[in-house]
Amino acid sequence: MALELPALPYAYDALGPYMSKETLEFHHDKHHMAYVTNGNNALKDNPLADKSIEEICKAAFAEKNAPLINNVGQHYNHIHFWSWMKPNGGGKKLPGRLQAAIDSDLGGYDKMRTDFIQAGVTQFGSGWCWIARKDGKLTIMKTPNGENPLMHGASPILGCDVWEHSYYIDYRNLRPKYLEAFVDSLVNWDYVDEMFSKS
Ligand code: MN3
Repeated sequence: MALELPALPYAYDALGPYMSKETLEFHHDKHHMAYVTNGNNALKDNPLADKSIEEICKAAFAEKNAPLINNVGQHYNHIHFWSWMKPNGGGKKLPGRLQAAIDSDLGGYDKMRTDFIQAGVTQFGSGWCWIARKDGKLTIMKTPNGENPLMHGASPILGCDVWEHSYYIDYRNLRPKYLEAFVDSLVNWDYVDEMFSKS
């Protein structure tokens, strides 16, 4: 089954002023599209092409298949990234079961916020920071380039793209400001809760 670029789940200008229309046009239409195109090329004549995207991510990492790790990994990451944001998102109003897990596993909302942002700030170069579930417990992670928690034995429930293409138009070099805006004003906690339920 060929990889396909999903439509954004909101209008291009819906996330302003925290993430601009221009950023979303480039990030979704150009960057994500390129991962889809290159991922489909990399899957040509590969038996993994029939597997689920989660299985492709895990197998590609196990096989050290760089074109698949980078492009299918980034396709998976971006599919969820668009849904991990919404207009008027972010902040402390979390679904109860998710809040309880953050309290018990990550030391509460404020510590989770600090540690998640710190993971994104300290990911040297391109990559992602995450809340993931590993061995039944939530944990904060960071990964380089197109990698994701699936490749490291965990299930992502929230991720933030810290590649410069995700923030340079709106925040220039200020990655910490972008991460703060993501957590405080953009996160779709209902979608995080949905991923938590499936993890
Ligand atoms: Mn990106």
